Amino acid sequence: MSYPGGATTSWAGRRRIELDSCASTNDAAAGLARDGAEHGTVVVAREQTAGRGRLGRTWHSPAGENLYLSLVVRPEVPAHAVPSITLAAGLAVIDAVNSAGVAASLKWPNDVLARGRKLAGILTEMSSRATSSAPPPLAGGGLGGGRSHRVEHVIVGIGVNLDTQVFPDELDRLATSLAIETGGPVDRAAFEAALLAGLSAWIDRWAAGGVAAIAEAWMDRARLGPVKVVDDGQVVEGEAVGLDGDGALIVIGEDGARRRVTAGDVVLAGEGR
Ligand code: BT5
Repeated sequence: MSYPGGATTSWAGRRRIELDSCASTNDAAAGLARDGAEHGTVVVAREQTAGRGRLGRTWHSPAGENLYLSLVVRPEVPAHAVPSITLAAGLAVIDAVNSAGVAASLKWPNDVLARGRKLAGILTEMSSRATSSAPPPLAGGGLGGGRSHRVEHVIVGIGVNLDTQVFPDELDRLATSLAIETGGPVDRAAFEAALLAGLSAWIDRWAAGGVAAIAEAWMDRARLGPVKVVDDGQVVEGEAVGLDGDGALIVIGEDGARRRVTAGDVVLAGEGR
């Protein structure tokens, strides 16, 4: 596998903690990060009893079947730039999935799909702290922009369905696994090694050059085109055409207006939900 950025030292997974069971590897990794765990620490669990998606959703995490992995990252970027790390992680998942012989595509912001079904999901969480040089809230353009916050750590949580053959009813038509896609056994160690190498390379590229450095690769592998964006009860229909400089999805609405989507769920044309 080669990356446009050239050879990169693989740092993701230089410390690896394997748990039999935990509530969520993101929580376990965040706990370690708060205690000082170094950049590149990885937590992998055989089972999660409270695996999480975004917005409090559940991530189906049966024991022994799939990959539940969280990576501690300490990037030298401002807090407001962190969410787009999810796009870099998606590229790493795609590469690992491809190296297992399965074609897949990305759906903004955090889904990896095979034959239109969800094969993997990414949950990025951050801890940041206001810096002493932070401007007073009124001068800073309000709270929540995060521009004056220093990143303490970022947890990139990745769930990949490896061996699941039968999903619960509610996921039956939405989800798939590598085993279902290949019809054969999955080499778990090789998959994890490929994923960690990809995370090292793509996150380095993102940290050095921002979204601009990964946007073309991301768009090459993404499902764009007709979409419905659902955010907080609001629905926008249009054509997803690419990424903005900060990683927002650009959607041209039916009225011709260009919109930046920074949150919410994207439903692709023909997707079964
Ligand atoms: C995600 O959320 O896709 C992020 C999933 C991240 C999971 C990893 S596992 C390691 C780490 N530790 C954690 O606790 N989490 C991370 P979201 O976009 O909100 O999608 C959630 C939705 O995906 C659910 O509401 C279901 O519809 C669907 N889903 C749940 N479990 C699934 C599975 N195993 N495979 C495919 N789809 C699933």
